[in-house]
Amino acid sequence: MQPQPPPQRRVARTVAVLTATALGTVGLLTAVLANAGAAHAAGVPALSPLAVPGRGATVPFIEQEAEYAATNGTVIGPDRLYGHLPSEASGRQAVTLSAVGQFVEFTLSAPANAVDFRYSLPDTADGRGRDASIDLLANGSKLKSVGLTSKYGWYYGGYPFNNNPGDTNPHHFYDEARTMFGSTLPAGTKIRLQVASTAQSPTFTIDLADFENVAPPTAKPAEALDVILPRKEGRTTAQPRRRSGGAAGMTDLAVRQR
Ligand SMILES: [Ca+2]
Repeated sequence: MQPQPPPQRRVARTVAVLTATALGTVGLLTAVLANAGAAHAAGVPALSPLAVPGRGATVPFIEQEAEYAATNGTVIGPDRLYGHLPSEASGRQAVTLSAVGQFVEFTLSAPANAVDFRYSLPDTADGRGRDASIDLLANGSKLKSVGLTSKYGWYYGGYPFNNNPGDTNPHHFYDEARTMFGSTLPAGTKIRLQVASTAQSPTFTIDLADFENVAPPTAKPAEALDVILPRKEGRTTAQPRRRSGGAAGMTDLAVRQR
């Protein structure tokens, strides 16, 4: 069996974690394998339904799985057991970084100025969660630290779920962080997520990263009126004001010319 390259698109992520059994017919399986290429890192080669022509949506970003990127961390999975961290990762695999200097490094396959990556931090014992940060480097130079949090990633108990670790059945696990590079980096650039400190979080698990060349903001239409502008950029400011005669606590915006 030829190993499979990482999925290049986030098209129908739920589909990306289907098992070979769920793929159905032998004919379809053969079609997927025929489109398979070579994996280049530690992840276990996995079938990618994205290789099926016509499946999924067209999206503006290119997705790379962490388990197929360069890393000195630990690949986890494949694992499909409920409550296990890799079981909810794309491809049922991810990479856990647990020491300063450990990293996952992606190679841009197209120019990009932004990244959105999927990650998980461990919860705290009381369920309140933790904040941490991870370094973002381009070709070995640090671009910035990216803030992460576990506060929205952990659910417990049975439906409708709660935030009490004592109710066991942890799941969900993952969140996403996005940032821009500050410039458009060419294909071939090495984009690295690297642990700078384990003081705030003992581990950082990276599932995947989406790279995109984001278009600049759309210019405002002719004769558009800015409701809020910093003072140094214009003379129009907005301030909240009590609405006379309205319900208590209601406000509206009063646009004042200075
Ligand atoms: Ca993954």
